[in-house]
Amino acid sequence: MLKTALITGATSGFGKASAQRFVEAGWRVIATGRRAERLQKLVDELGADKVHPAAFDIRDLGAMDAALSALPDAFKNVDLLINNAGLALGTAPAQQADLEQWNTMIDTNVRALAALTYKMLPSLIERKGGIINISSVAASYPYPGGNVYGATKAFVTQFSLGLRSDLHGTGVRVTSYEPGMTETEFTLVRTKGDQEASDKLYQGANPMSGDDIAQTLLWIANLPPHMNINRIELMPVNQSFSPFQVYRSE
Ligand code: NDP
Ligand code: 8X3
Repeated sequence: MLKTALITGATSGFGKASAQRFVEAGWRVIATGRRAERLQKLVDELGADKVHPAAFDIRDLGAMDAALSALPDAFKNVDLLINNAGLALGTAPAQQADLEQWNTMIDTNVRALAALTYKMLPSLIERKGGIINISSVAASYPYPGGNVYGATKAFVTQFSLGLRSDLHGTGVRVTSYEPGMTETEFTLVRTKGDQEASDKLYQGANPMSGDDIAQTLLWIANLPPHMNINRIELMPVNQSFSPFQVYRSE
C-alpha cells in the first residue's frame, strides 16, 4: 500500500529534495510552503497522483486547518509528518538583534511546528505513523549570533524527545533530526538574499546537500517499524567543533 508523507517547507532545500526522493521511492507526498508556483513545479515533475500541493504560510493556523481539511481522499491518511519548514534570520549578537526576526523564528520554528504536530497526532496515532522533526546542530552547540535560532532548535529537539515519552505504547515513531552545514537557500534567507555571503560560507567546505539529507530521511522512514531513531546528528566531514572563546581583560 502507498504511504503518504506530509513534508512542510517543500519549496526548497531539504523539503524539496525529500519530496523528490520519497515519491521516487513510491510514497505520496503532501508538499507545503508559501511559494505556490514552486509546489506546482513539483506536481508537474512528479505527478498529481503523487504530490498534493498545499500552499500556505505555516504561521497562519487558520490556513493550516483549511489545508488539512482540503486534503483529497488519496492524501488524507498521513503516515509520516516531516516538520521541516523553518528558518534562521540574522547573525547579530542578541544585544544588536532585531526582535521582529526573533518573533518570526519563534512563530515558524516553534509555534507552527507544535501546532501542526498537535493537529496531526490523532491520525498519526491511529495509523501508527511517524514524525521527523528537523532540528539542527545549533540545538546543542551554541555559536555567536545563533541566539534565538539555536533556542528554537533546542525546543524542536526537546519537544521530539517529550513526544517520544508521551507516545509510548502507541507505535508512533519520533525522531529529532539534527544536521549541520547544508547548502540550500538557508543562508540566503538568513542574510536577506546576500548570495555572496551564502557562496562564501559554503565555498570549499564541501557541505551536505538537500539530497544528502533527503536520502537519510528516507532511510529513517524505511527502518523496520519496531526501530526508533531518537536523535541523529550529521555534519559534513569538513565541519567539526571549535574551542571555547575566552575573553581576556587587558
Ligand atoms: P530553505 O530555505 O532552502 O527551505 C526552507 C523551507 O521552509 C522552504 O520551503 C520555505 O518555504 C519553508 N518555510 C519557511 N518559512 C515558512 C513559512 N512561514 N510558511 C511556510 N513555509 C515556510 O532551507 P533548508 O532546506 O536548509 O531548511 C529546512 C529546515 O532545515 C529548516 O527548519 C532549517 O532550520 C533546518 N536546518 C537547515 C540547515 C542548513 O544548514 N541548511 C542545518 C540544520 C537545520 P516558502 O519560503 O516557500 O514558504
Ligand atoms: C543550521 C546549521 O550551524 O548554520 O541549522 O546553525 S547552523
